[in-house]
Parts: sequence; structure tokens; C-alpha cells
Amino acid sequence: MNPAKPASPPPSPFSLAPDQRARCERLRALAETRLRPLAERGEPGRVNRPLVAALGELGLLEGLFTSGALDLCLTRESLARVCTEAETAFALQGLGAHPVHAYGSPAQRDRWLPRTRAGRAVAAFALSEPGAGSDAAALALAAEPDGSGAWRLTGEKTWISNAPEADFYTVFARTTPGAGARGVSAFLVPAERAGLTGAPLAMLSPHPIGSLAFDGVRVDSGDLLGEVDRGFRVAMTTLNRFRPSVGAFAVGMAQAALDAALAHTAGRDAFGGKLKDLQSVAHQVAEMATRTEAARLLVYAAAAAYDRGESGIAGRAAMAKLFATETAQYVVDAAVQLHGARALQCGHPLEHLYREVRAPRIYEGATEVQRAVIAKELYANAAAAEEMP
Ligand code: COS
Repeated sequence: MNPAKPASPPPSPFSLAPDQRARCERLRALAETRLRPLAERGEPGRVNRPLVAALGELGLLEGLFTSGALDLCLTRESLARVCTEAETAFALQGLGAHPVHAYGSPAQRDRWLPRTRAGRAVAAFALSEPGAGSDAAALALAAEPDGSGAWRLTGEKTWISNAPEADFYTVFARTTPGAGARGVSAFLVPAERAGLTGAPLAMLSPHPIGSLAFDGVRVDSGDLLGEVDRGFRVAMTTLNRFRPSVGAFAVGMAQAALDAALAHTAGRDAFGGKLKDLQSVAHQVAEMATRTEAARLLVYAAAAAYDRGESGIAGRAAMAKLFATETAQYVVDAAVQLHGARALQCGHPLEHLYREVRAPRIYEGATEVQRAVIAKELYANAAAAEEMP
């Protein structure tokens, strides 16, 4: 006799629960009807404030601060399948404001978080510098005491998403020269602070990116996020939370490219039949789908491990980000190839995805940095296992 089937099977780590799937469908519908029209009216390389405000009005930004890492991934994947501009605007609010949420004082949180959630204040995360990209601990933006208990920030940040149009920046600066990662502090710097200027950069990435120049910008203890000289941890723990979700963004783009490839190859006549009837084409879409699903599972697993507070989060987040962003590049490229020249025409969804998919292999830690993080953790674990009695 077959055992009775449970009415509602327990949630599996390998597939989403019905309510999670329903939420993803709702998000895709919202992205289609409410967000994409606003994104299409935006100007490439500029902050799209109506789009950010709509993300707030729809209650999506609230989730950046209240939901777990897996929910964050599901939101990013769902938005990315339909509207990458909405996805990125959503994610940047989280990256810039998470340090305020996690490390800010009550005054900082009260001033900035309600407006960020409502989509009325635009946030940015300012870590990279001309001389400190992958080697983030080499950052040189100087925070020098001015004798009154405050600091003056002097130097430059570059490749900062949402700069120079953001309303506030989480800025990482050097409070102790020569101390590497242990001499960095995080500050919340409002855009209107005297001495802070910026310029947009023309990049192969449709979202706004710019540089910031600090000319003796005054910050005091009320602007600190966390403790003096403990800012590197603020940066790294923020990245631990967001790296799997960059992978989710990539999975969403890969799925969109796969969907486009399936539709095109099923309908396109060539060589006396449909493209899909060619084995080389069928095998190609099978490979794209398999890699996309593997990336998705790695992303969900890393995010779920984060939510459960498991150990080894940095390595798992790195694996998810690395594998998913590299996979998305492969899948989008393969989808372009299956479409032929039409996919390269400006305005084609794949032409857009082809430009979007490149940057995530670099930002929030390049693929090579993710490999370094993973290897470091592997060797540390192996050494710890050896020391065990
Ligand atoms: N989570 C928590 N803490 C971390 C961490 C992580 N993922 N990575 C490093 N740390 C902590 C370490 O534990 C260490 O703390 P203690 O000083 O208390 O021991 C400190 O940070 C320094 O760590 P480490 O010596 O490993 O730092 P490195 O200088 O070797 O740099 C990498 C580590 C390369 C991983 C880091 O510079 C990095 O992530 N670079 C990429 C930066 C990036 O993502 N830029 C994009 C910006 S956003 S678009």
C-alpha cells in the first residue's frame, strides 16, 4: 500500500514553496505593468527617480530591510527577468542603505531609512577608488582629524553606482594610515555636504555610475557607521548579504535570455524546418537551461544558508555570485548567437541584456576575488580540520 501523501509537503531546499512562486509571479506582473513603462522613459546613465519612487510606492523597497537573503534573491531574480533597470535601482537602494540599517545610529536611521524605503532618497555605496578596486583594503580616501573631534575627508571614489546623483553615500575612508583593513571607517555622507562633488562616467552598463571628489568634507562621530577603524567589516558584511543576490540578478537575466532563445528557435524557419529541430540548437538550449538551473540552486542555497546563520557564508556567497554571473554571460551570449544579427540591433531585449550582463562579473567583487575568497576559506577549513584532535 502506498503511504498517504501529505496534504502539504514540507518545504524543500531545492524548490520554492507555492507562496514563494506566487510572489515571484506577482513581482513579474508588477515589473511588466508598472515598472517597465517607467524604465523605458528613463535616461541611460541617469538615476530614474520616478522608477525608484514607484519601487517605494509598491512596497518593494520595504523588503530590502525586512526580508531575508532568500526573499531578496527571489525579488531580484523576478524583477531581472522583466526589467533590469528596476532590478538594479532596487538593489542599489539596498547596497547603499544596508550599512545604515545594520550599523547606523537611531538618528541616522530615522533620518534616512524611511525616505530610502519610500523611494524618495537615493542611496549609494562608495568603496572603490582609482587605486583600490579588488584590493579594497588599499583604499586611500583620507579621513584626517581636524582637531575638533571631527574628520576631513580628502580624496576620490570612482565607479560608484548612483553617483553623483544619490542623496547620501556610505563612504569608506582611511582613519588609520598604514593599517590596511583595520584602519578603515565607514561614514554616512549626505550629498549636500560642502566639499563633495562628482561626475557621471560613461560606462558599458545602462545604470548610473560616477565618481566622487572629496575636498576636505567634514564628518563627525554622528556620521560614523559602526566604530572607528571597523569599517572594513561594515563593507564586507554588506557584501556577504548582497553577493548571492547579484547571482540572483544574473539568474534572472539568464532566464530571460533562455526564454527568448526558446521562443525564437521554436518559431524560426530554417533549413526546411524549425531551428529547434536542429540537434545543435536543441543541445545548446538544453545546456543553457541546465547551467541556469545549477546557478539558481547555488544562489538559493547560499541565501538560505545566510538566513539560517550558518558558517562559511562568505565562501558560499562568493560561489553563488561567481557561478551565476559567469553562467549568465554564457547564456546571454549563446542566446544572441541563436538569434543571429537581429539580437545585436539596438533596442532588442538581448542587445540590452548583452550590455547588462558584463558588469556583474566585476562589481561587488570580481570573479577572481570570489575565487580568492573561496580558496581562502577552503584552506582555513582544511587547516582547522588538521588541528582537530
Ligand atoms: N565577511 C566578513 N569579514 C570579512 C570578509 C567577509 N567576507 N572578508 C574579510 N573580512 C574581514 C576579515 O575577517 C578581516 O578581519 P580582522 O581584521 O578582524 O581579522 C578583515 O576583514 C580583513 O580581511 P582580509 O585580510 O581577508 O582582507 P584582504 O585585504 O585580503 O581583502 C578581499 C579581502 C579581497 C576579499 C576584499 O578586499 C574584497 O572583497 N575585495 C573586493 C571588493 C569589492 O567587492 N569591491 C566592489 C565594491 S561594491 S561595487
